[in-house]
Amino acid sequence: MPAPDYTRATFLLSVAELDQLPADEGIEVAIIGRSNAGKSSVLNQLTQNAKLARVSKTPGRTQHINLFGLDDQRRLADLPGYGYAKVPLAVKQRWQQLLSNYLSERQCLRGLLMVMDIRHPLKPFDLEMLAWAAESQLAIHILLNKADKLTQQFAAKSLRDVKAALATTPGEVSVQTFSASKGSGAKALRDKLAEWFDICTE
Ligand SMILES: Nc1nc2c(ncn2[C@@H]2O[C@H](COP(=O)(O)OP(=O)(O)OP(=O)(O)O)[C@@H](O)[C@H]2O)c(=O)[nH]1
Ligand SMILES: [Mg+2]
Repeated sequence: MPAPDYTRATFLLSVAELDQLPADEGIEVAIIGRSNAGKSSVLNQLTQNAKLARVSKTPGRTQHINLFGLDDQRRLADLPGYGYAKVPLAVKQRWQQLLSNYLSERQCLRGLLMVMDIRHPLKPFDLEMLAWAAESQLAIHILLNKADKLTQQFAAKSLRDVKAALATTPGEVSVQTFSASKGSGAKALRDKLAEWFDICTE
């Protein structure tokens, strides 16, 4: 299958219940991570479309699963952020339930792009998610985002530290630095997605 033209990604729908999702077929890659880590910004960087996913300075903005179509077989899912405490408990519980149901039930889910703020990686929720993904045999690719906030030297150190911390983690885990603002790391991200979207590069 040829690589999708990410710039042609279109918003499909926003769901608050799993049964509103499109048919569970083709390949889906979900973007996951703590609130405010930059999930929506990563999606916009990948698609070169600043207006595609809503970016917000207010954490906890994405409370639904927002689906974006690349072609009729491949989709990206922008998931609600986890770990943000300042929303009413009932709202938080509802969206964490949605998240966990999606992750455990969605058969077409091929991998998780886990976005972390490079200055605050591997928080407790991230570690829980990593452990869960390993148990579920789901691949994870970590983006240490907002690398533009650090000097190259500190960004490289953070990458080394995270790799070292993950050395004994079971499962398929890879990690890279990224900047949704500057676009650094975009090639490595595309290469990983090509693998997941089953793209023949010959
Ligand atoms: N400097 C810098 N800022 C970034 C980067 N990526 C995202 N941001 C900023 O971080 C804030 C949060 O970005 P979002 O993309 O909305 O984060 P999110 O993870 O989707 O947040 P929720 O939907 O609330 O879970 C915004 O102010 C972005 O402009 C980056 O690579 N560099
Ligand atoms: Mg978002």
